[in-house]
Amino acid sequence: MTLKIDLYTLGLVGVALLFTPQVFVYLVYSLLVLMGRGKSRKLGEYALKSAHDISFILPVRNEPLDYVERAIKRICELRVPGQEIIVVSDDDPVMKNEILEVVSRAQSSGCNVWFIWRSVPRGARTGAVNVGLFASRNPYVYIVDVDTYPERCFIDLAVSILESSSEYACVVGRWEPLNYESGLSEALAAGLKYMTTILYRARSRLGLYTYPLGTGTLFNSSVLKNTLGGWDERRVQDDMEIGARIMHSGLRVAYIDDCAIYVENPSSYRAFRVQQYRWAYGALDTAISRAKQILCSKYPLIVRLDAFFYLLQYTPQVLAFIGGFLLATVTLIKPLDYVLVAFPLLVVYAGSMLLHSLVLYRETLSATQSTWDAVTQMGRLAAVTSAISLYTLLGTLRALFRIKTEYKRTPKGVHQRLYSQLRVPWELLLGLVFLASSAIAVLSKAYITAIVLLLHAATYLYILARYPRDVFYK
Ligand SMILES: Nc1nc2c(ncn2[C@@H]2O[C@H](COP(=O)(O)OP(=O)(O)O)[C@@H](O)[C@H]2O)c(=O)[nH]1
Ligand SMILES: [Mg+2]
Repeated sequence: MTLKIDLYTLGLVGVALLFTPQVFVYLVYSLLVLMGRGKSRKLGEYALKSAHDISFILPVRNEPLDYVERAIKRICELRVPGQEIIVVSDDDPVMKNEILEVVSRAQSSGCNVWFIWRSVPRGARTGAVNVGLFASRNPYVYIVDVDTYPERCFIDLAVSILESSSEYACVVGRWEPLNYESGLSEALAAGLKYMTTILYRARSRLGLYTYPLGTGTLFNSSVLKNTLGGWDERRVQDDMEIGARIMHSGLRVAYIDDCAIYVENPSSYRAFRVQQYRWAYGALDTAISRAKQILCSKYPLIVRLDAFFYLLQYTPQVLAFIGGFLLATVTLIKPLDYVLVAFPLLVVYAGSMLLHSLVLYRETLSATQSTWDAVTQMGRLAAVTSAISLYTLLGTLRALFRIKTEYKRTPKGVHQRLYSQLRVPWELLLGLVFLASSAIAVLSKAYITAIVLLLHAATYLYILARYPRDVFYK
């Protein structure tokens, strides 16, 4: 009897976890998009000057050589007076020599680029960025990823803002997708635009705190070196971490929506998985380790709370995954229409999802050719984001239990197409669990629960059908 009650309760807990956090996210996101509409701050409000004296730091490890070459070239072409580029590589000696050749070629074409090679990669990416920072000589510092570059207008405006007031530690630009070569990168591009609208444009218009971006931020060098003492080498998500300490120092971060920072999206499911695992770990790790700095800063209470909850942005997705999995497991043991029992919650969920879908659709449509494109991209985006929940859960758990995680790079270019080691095909296994529980639910006439579970199964089986190699290989 007790066991029965427990399972029943567990089934309902599963439903609650599956729907409630999602309802919250749908409503908050829709609200942010709707409230964040309207005109942004005009460029003319700042006395626009020409950028000058920027140190660009380019950390690299085991990246395709063409990416390194292209990144250097793009920065050289900005032709900022007084600029320097510092490449900090943690590569093996063979790769090091190849990069050195690329650097020499750029130098001989008149580009002011330097090369630092670390034989001991202490602090991984964050360590490399610190080495670049303390070797740099300019008053402004910009960290460039190998797969991103800023629009000229961004650095002009950012320098103008930093020169206009010493209360700014840095200026953040708007992330803009760079690549559309696969169906997945198209969908992730739509997702990136949408998330930028919510997390940056809307939040900054509402006067909330905007975190620096790992790449896409121009820093005041002396604030970085003297006030903050560089990046924290124990943290994987260096941008969120430094953002928390900037808050604590009482300095401000400016966000400009008018100019783009082009960033490459993962174009394979595997690369997306790797990236999101790290981001989920890093966000929660920062929330735990820097809660005090954020919550005890001098910003207004609402801004502090928002900045803290911002770092918990992966939690709803993780809870929904746990809820869905719990529902499937309980249904396999004791099939009942749990979702039907919580019918009012389902109605609220469906309503908020519809609202959010309409908002997302409007945003997506503005960036695509047709209704069909927009709907396809929304579907694909929903599938991949939901399928990687297992990884955001793992990242979250590691951060929660304070298990150290190393910085695993997002595979790019040719590295995205190298398949060697087999892995446990988790997506296949999850698809089968959801399919079996859905079938059991149908047999027990628990139709609503069956539909919910079938949708979960469809997500994982879609991933399997679309990206089979990414499912079977590491
Ligand atoms: N020097 C150095 N650079 C690194 C290391 N790990 C990552 N990077 C560089 O940091 C940048 C960002 O990494 P990436 O994997 O693209 O992260 P994402 O942009 O968050 O997906 C790239 O230019 C990488 O080559 C490292 O251990 N050492
Ligand atoms: Mg990158």
